[in-house]
Amino acid sequence: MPARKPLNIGLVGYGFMSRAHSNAFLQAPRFFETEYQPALKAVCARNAERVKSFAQNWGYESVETDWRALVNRADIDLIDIASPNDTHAEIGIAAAQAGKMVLCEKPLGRNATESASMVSAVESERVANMVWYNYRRVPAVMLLKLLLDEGRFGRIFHYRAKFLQDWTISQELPQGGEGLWRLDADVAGSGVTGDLLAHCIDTALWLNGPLREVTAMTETFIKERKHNLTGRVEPVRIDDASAALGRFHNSALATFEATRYARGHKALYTLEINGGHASAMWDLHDLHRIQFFDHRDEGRLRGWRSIHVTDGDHPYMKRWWVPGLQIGYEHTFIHQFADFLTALSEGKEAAPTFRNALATDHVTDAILKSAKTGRWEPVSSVP
Ligand code: SOE
Repeated sequence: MPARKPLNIGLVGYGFMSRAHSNAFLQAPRFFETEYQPALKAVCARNAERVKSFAQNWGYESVETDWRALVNRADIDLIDIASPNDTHAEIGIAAAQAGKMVLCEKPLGRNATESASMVSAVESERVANMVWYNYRRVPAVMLLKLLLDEGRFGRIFHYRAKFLQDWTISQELPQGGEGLWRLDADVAGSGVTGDLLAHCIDTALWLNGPLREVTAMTETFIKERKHNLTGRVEPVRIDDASAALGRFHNSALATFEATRYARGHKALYTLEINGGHASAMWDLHDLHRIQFFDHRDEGRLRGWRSIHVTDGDHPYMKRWWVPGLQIGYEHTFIHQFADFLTALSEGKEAAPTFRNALATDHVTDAILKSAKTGRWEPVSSVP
């Protein structure tokens, strides 16, 4: 094997997403052919003890407790931002200005204004960039994309997606601080609209093109929670549930729903597309399958097919075990990082770029606006 070029990574954050990303940095070059060898140079977080233990566990060579020091290190090529949403813009812009490639956890910014400033930074500095909307890289979802691009569905009439969870139902759950910053509007930007619906929208825009307009409702079921940082009971300013209707530019109708109040559902991301010739459904709890119906099949045999997306001719699968054996959630990050490395070698962009993620933020902003105005709101387009 020819010597690989080193790609020195500096990671910001040590939570759940930092583990998913670090695993991808380690595994992508083991399972995919790549010109680059990622080197886990440094991880940065404020708590010195905990960041040291994270570094030891994942094999990072060094630690920093100030992200500015990390971003300015000459031995780092790429900054990966896996810290809470309110840190994305400042770190991302500084990293781009320091000439680093920038990867960022979703959503890109807390709103489209923040995201737009991040897009300007990476584009004016001409640095490679990508946002971790990982569900595009589920092999079954990628297969759906390939089938759509082949025109097998005909004209698309409907796109519907849901992301349902139930982990915030208890009134006793506090807001804010580590692990619970998703409930703090100042840190997260929004509630389920930016956290969960954003996944549905990223996939929808990628599969079915841009949205023209949306109308939406949101609800905050639990109005006050103790704040972990102040110790006081404070108003909850995030949306607990969000539901939207939309129209795509291709005239298809969209329905989207996200909630953390669907008792029994832990991470039920489902999507369905109905076209003139064919329909397909996908479900994160059964992530290696798509259900596919083709009206052009011979009448006597026409019906829903359940395709087990584990064969060598399915997207990404020939890199893994043998046909029929399944992979899971963590592989979506490995695939996304492997695609990033391939794009880097080929001098191409790896999607979703910051610009692609800005398009998602314009949709979530329009949804949050519509929930306030009670009107249909146009979605700003992103060239
Ligand atoms: C929230 O619970 C969360 O972890 C999201 O932040 C992720 O983006 C989603 O993939 C799973 O749920």
